[in-house]
Amino acid sequence: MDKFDWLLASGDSVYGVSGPQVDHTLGTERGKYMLLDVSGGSAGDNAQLKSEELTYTYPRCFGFWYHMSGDNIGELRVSIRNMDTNDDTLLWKLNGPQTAGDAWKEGIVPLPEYPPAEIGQLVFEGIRGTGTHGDIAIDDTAMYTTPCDRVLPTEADPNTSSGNTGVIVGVVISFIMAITIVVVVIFIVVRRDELKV
Ligand SMILES: [Ca+2]
Repeated sequence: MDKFDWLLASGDSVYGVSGPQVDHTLGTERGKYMLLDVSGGSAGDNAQLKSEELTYTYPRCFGFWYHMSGDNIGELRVSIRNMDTNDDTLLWKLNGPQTAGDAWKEGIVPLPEYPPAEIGQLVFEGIRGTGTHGDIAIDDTAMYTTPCDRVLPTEADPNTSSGNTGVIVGVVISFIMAITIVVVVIFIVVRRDELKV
């Protein structure tokens, strides 16, 4: 194992300095969780944690609990890998400290609509921040058969920024159309005045 990886940990892990004190499932020091140990490695290093290959039909929703506490938290990403093409689609992303103190938060990821029986693999990717106070932990991953319609927390939606771009484009187009209408109206008014003369 390299010095920077996901580890099965429990309690106040001997590996990390800013990881959880207790797991999410049991809330005890005996409960297990997965820990991205950043005591080794350097800023920007990444480590992946992959699920079993999963075959699924729709709808499906993926949930998990994360712990991202500490001044040097890097980034946590969740992607789905299409096993036929080996392409990853980014579904969820957060960077920087997310949980104050020793708190776990829930992440929700609607899964994209691949054809039925397509084989996929969920991939957690941790990216190391600039220091050792940046341990990221994951617990209680679950696949729900009930649909979910949006990413939670909403700021973890990788498409949020493109959504804003869409709004900006819409505003700009509306503005251009408004100017065009004003120019056309002025033109018509001017022409009418010319005709009167
Ligand atoms: Ca647990």
